[in-house]
Amino acid sequence: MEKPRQVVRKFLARPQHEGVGAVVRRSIGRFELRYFDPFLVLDEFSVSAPAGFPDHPHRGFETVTYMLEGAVTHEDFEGHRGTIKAGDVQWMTAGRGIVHSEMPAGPGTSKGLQLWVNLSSGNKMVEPGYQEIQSKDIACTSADGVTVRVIAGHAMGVQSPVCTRTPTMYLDFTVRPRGVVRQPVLASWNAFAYVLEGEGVFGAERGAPVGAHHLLLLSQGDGLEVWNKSDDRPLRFLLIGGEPIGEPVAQLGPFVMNTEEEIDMTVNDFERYANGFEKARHWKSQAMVALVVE
Ligand code: FJE
Ligand code: FE
Repeated sequence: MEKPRQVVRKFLARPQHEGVGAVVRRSIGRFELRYFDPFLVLDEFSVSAPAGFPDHPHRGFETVTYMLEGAVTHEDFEGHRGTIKAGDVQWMTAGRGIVHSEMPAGPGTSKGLQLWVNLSSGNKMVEPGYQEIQSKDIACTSADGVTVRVIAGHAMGVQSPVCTRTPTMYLDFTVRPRGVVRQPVLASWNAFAYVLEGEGVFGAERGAPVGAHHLLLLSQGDGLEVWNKSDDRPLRFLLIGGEPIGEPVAQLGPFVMNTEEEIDMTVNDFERYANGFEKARHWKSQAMVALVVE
């Protein structure tokens, strides 16, 4: 590594209400950090029934849901339905349009992360699609006290099967006490770290340790060094990077396009059930039907 990345800004993601009765810790996508090209939103969510994210649309980007605890059932207007559990990932391309619900499944609290990855203008109107990887199929490897789960991209000699339209790396590291990570990251990409458990020293060995729910924006460089200086606690963090798209962003809630005109067209398409939203006309999720009956 010639030029390790340094921490340029640190954000503590505090809980806020989203969806219906759900709580998210939003780091990217809040006022002080509107957009970190190509990333639109990073939410660490915590939700238990009857709260959730009932029927809502998306257009123009991808949502990546990575479960930490419990489970989430999703259903969409094409009839696609499934449940992702702790350790599973769903990489959903909303493309030209999806309407779906995302609701906690089973007792207890469901926790995880949802990342919104922008799509370039040429990909915003692609066919919607899903890639779902179960925990047991996620590429994982360990060496020298470091374990990495490779959600997207490659690390420590293993490669994720996920195809990302916007080139993205998404790594989940666990570092034993006194361990150190040295991970290359392409120099032209934007990258950040998000701490899940324990405390880590990021970028420069003399820095102050950073704990859970903090997002660290990284400077340009060709990799990242992270130290777990604790004697007894493991460190768990995500390292996420992506190739910047470099296009204008026009956003209205769950619709992300390049211009205000395209946003107006999208609202029109959604209201008129057109150009990808046809199936929204007669669809309601099972979760919504159940709520109305009760
Ligand atoms: C959304 C408000 C929302 N973070 N994390 C407005 F809450 C949502 C939304 C989510 C979401 C869903 C899950 Cl499973 C996890 C989330 C926001 O669904 F899309 C808009 N527009
Ligand atoms: Fe959604």
